[in-house]
Amino acid sequence: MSSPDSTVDAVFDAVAATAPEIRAALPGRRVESGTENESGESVLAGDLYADELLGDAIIAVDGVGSFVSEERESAVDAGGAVGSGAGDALAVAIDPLDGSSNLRSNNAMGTVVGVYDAPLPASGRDLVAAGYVLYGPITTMVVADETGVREEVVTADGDGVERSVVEADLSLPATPTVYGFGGRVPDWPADFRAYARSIEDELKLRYGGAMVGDVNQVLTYGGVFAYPALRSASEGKLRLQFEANPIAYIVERAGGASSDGTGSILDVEPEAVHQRTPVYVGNEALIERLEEALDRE
Ligand code: AFP
Repeated sequence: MSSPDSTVDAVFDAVAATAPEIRAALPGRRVESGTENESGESVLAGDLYADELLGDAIIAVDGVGSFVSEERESAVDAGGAVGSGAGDALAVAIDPLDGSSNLRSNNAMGTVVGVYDAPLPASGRDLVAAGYVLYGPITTMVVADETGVREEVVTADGDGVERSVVEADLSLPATPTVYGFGGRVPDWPADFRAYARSIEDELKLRYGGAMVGDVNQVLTYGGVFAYPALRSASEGKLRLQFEANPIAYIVERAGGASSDGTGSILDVEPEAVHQRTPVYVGNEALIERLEEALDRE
């Protein structure tokens, strides 16, 4: 069995290797597939294609023992007992095409990856690495692990896929500039709406409807991203295993903070593969203000 570090490297090699192929396939896969995923959301042909390509590539990595995806009902056995002990395998959770509703409008979207050293569903504290691919004007990949956070540009030519590190120590700017809040304003609870009003007076709105694109704005310019608890859905919209945990891990390793409204997302108790959680990530001071705002009776 390969070492955890080499398995993590191999997982992100596999993710990067599929990125150009997924990007090239998007123009022809903007249509509904006619199916729904475990979260009851309609699935585009692009979601299924990305899930198939990434699933095959990740499951084939030596050292990966289990795989889950937003588009699949339950974990796929990839061979090997998952755990943190010597010789144990790792578990990988992905959102294969986060923000796929942006496909029709030709806006940013991406892939989110969490690598855990515990069986899924797992705590965010069991993450050993996390990352995301962002399909924007260029294709980039952000990878966080115990050494820190780096940003890479992913390109493909006749000789294959190239990963170029463009920022070896990605950290949240100290001065926040942008914010992005999901959901509809009337569906925001009063305490979050009051917080949002204060942020709107201070920062610039940057909300694109794909978490990876909006979080990338926060990592680049400083600020806060939230998909809050809603009056109609107290757990919000985003999924813990393959959206919230990986993004929280990345933002916290980049010097920011995360919260589910009461404390770090990484401490949210895992109960089910597709469970949802409210998501607040960004500069520490803004997350502290958020938790104070939600704590008021
Ligand atoms: P899709 O993958 O269905 O486009 O949803 C994207 C997402 O899960 C996340 O990336 C966004 O932050 C959030 O949903 C956007 O949700 P709204 O469409 O309700 O703003």
